Parts: sequence; structure tokens; C-alpha cells
Amino acid sequence: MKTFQNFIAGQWVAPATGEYFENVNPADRSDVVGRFPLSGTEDVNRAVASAKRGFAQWSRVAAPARGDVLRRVGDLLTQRKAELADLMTREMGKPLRETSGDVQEGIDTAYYAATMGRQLSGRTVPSELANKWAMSFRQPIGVAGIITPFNFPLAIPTWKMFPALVCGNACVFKPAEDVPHTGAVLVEIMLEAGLPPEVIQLVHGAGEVGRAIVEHPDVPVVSFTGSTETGRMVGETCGRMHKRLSLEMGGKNAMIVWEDADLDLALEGVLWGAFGTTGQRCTATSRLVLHDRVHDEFLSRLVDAARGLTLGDGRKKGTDVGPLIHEDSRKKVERYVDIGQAVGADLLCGGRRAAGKSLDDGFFFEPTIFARVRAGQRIEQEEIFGPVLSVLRTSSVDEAFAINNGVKYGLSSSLYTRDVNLAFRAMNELANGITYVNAPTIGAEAHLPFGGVKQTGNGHREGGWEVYEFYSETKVGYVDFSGRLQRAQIDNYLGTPD
Ligand code: UN1
Repeated sequence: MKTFQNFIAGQWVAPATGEYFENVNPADRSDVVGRFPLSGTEDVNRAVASAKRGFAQWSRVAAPARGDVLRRVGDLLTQRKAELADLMTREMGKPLRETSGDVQEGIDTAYYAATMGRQLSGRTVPSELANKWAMSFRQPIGVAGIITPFNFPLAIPTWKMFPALVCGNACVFKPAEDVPHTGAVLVEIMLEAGLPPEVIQLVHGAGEVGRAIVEHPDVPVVSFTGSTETGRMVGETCGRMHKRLSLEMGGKNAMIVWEDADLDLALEGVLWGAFGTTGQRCTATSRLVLHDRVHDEFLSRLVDAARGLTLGDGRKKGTDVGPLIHEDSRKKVERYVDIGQAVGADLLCGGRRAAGKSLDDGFFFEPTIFARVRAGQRIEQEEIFGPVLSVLRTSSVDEAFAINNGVKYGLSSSLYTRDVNLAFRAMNELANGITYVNAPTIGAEAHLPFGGVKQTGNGHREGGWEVYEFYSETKVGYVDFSGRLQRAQIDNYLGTPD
């Protein structure tokens, strides 16, 4: 079995703790991907000290040249796409077409980052005074702490690190302990592309590593994607220490299928939205609101289609749905199935561990649909992060929108309709960071901002131009070339001498 190391101070090194953990394939527990460092605070301290040196060097490299490194990262990811998808599926389970899509998101993010190296713009505006220039420009911040989840093991680290790097920051990267192999290969690729070694530090491990990064006084900017509970702790620490923080947390995303919808399209959409990535996306479709007139027909077709999905190893042809990430998350899904049944929701399919043949070797769970769910019930309100869909019904637009908006999260929403007025009304009134029309709740693109309102986040966005603002300071420069003292707000606009 291969033993992997951290990448700290320009070298692949063992953790100071001397401890390791095993990373297993969730589709087959007997397949161990490798041993990875269970690092501690001392490792993080060394990583941050080195990243500070990396920052001193990298922040002086011209931004277009920094972008060129990211372009080479994009080229290498493209060359190694199939190999990466395979190792990602092996360590986290989602089918190959999904892990290939995950790599493609990384490639898109890399090429977008490369172009942004030439576009880190500020503004030049007229000064209040004659013979004076007024302008803003962007500067790097320092060492960025990057803490990422398992479900998009490549894309999400790239969403954070590529813009951070183009802006001139150094990164200390802690991938989720479920996907350390993907994290390690991504760092190898970044180094091969020419990133100076001390600019990237990879520290594997569990919560202690994340905490040490967040609490380190020399890490002024932190980006975290994960659970709302952990995000709250990260937020408290960053607030106390006056750090810049981007949080991307839970979702309870609804798809509304209206009476005039193309039902074939909506059916495909909900299957992909609810059961893709085994429901383990913060953008997963976990609620379905059906118009009364289409409710019965659509639901019966949906249940048949969900029963027909093929569960299995994501590396095998024909697999639609892979396993959950580990046993704890399967237990959590089971608890929510009990909670749904206790309040009298109708369990129409699934609700159990998938068993038989090779399914016994992994953390599989059947695609699960609850009907007759009512707004406010726990399965309708709380993020389950598994293949569980709650179905509600109404014939009132106001009620459908109120259901969508009646949760503490606000990531994405979806409406299937052919009514253009209703579609635009939905974009205005659904309280989410992203609203899709005639598409499911997933499918964000790299060059527009990604994130949510309410307790999904803290107001920042990933992707698009917005993330470049997050990873840079806005500096303002005034140049007075009049050769005399001109007093802003005191001397007059015509610039006449006193
Ligand atoms: C996430 O679930 O954390 O739009 C991110 C999507 C993907 C990203 C999801 N491109 O669903």
C-alpha cells in the first residue's frame, strides 16, 4: 500500500505527528487507496512559515505571468483528465462521467484564471482636483487557508486556489480527509506547471489541521466549503481574529414543476439533480414541488425511473449512482428516513441500504422518495446530503415560492415552466444565489459567481470576477502632479489657486 506525504516547505515530508490514516474506496471497503498523513498543528505551523516566503516571492511575479502558470495547469489537467477521473471515482465514488465533469470544471477554472491574470483591474476616475489622478488597483493579501470538501474533490479546490494564486497569494491547502489522493495529484500538477514550491503547501489530516490553519495569525484569508456547523466555528474564529472569510455551506434546494412544464425534461432534470453525486452536493435537488395537476402522473413516472437507476461502482459502465462517502453519512441518511416515516410522509421507494452482490462491499443507499411531505417538517428543512427527495404539492404560485423560500438555506432553485412571465418572476422572487429555469438545481459555470444567500454562505461568491475581489485588497493611489498643495474637499473644483 502506498504511503503519501504532505508537501511542506518545498518537499514531500512525513507529518510531525508520525501518524497516518487509511483512505478507502467507498464502493469497496477492502480497496485501500493509500495511507495519508494525519497531521497536526506543528505541520501547519511549518507550512504557514514556508508559505510566507512563497508569498514574498510570488506576489512580486507579474500577474499575467502568474496566469501563465495556471494556463499550464489547465493543459496538464486536460492531458490527465481520464486518469484523474478514475482515481477520483475510486476515492469518492461518483460515476466516471461525473468525475470527468469535475476535472473539466477545474480545467475551465484554470483557463479562466489564466485570462484573469491580464484583467485584475481597478478603476481610474477623475479627481476632484485639476492635475491630480485618482485610481484603485488590486494587491495580493498573503497566505490563504483553503479548506475543501469531498464531493467535488478537484473542482472546489481549483475554485479557491486558482484565483487566490492569480491574485498573488500563497496557499495552505487542506483537502477533505476522504479525498486526499485527488488533493495530492492536483498539487503535483501545480508544481509541474511551474508554481514555485513554497507558494503551495499541502497538509493532510482531519479537524485539527483545519483548526490550526484557521487559528494561525499569519493566515489572513480563509476559504471554507463544508457543513454549516463547521462553517459557524470557522466564522467565529475568523470574526474574532478579523480575517477575511468566504463560507460556502449547506443547501436545501427545491425544484418546482409547474402545470405547463415539459414533463419529460423535468423528469430527467430531477433524476440528475436529486440522485447525481448520490445527493451529496450542496446544490442537490432535495425538494420537489409539484403542481396539483401534474402531481400524480409525474410522481409515478419519477418513482419508476428512480427504481430503475443502477447502483454500483462508479468505475463500472452502466452505473448511474455510486455509494455514499462513508458509513457515518449512510447512518445519517437512515436517521432521516426514520424521521420522515415518523411524521407520516409516504416512503414511495428506497429508504434502505442497497444490498446484494458487490453492493455489500460499499456504502450504498437506495434512491429514496418521500411524498406527502409538508412544509416545515424536518426532512423538508434540513440538509440530508444523500439520495433523499421530499415531494410537496400545491396549485398556488405564491405557496410554491413560499415553500422554496421557507428554509434557512438559499443556494439554488429551479422552475420548470413554459410561461416566460412566471420564469422571470421566479428569478426575482426565489431567495437563492442561483435560480435555474428548465434546468435542475445544479450546473454552475466557472465564469459566473457561485454561492447562496441566508445561511448558505456569508455574502461572498466563488467563480466569476467576484472571487478575484475576495482574494485581493483594493488599494487606492492618488498622484498630484500640480506641483503645489491641493486640498481635497477644501479647494474648489476648478482648481483655482487660493
Ligand atoms: C457543490 O455542490 O458543492 O453546480 C458544488 C454544481 C456544481 C458545483 C456544486 N458545478 O452543482
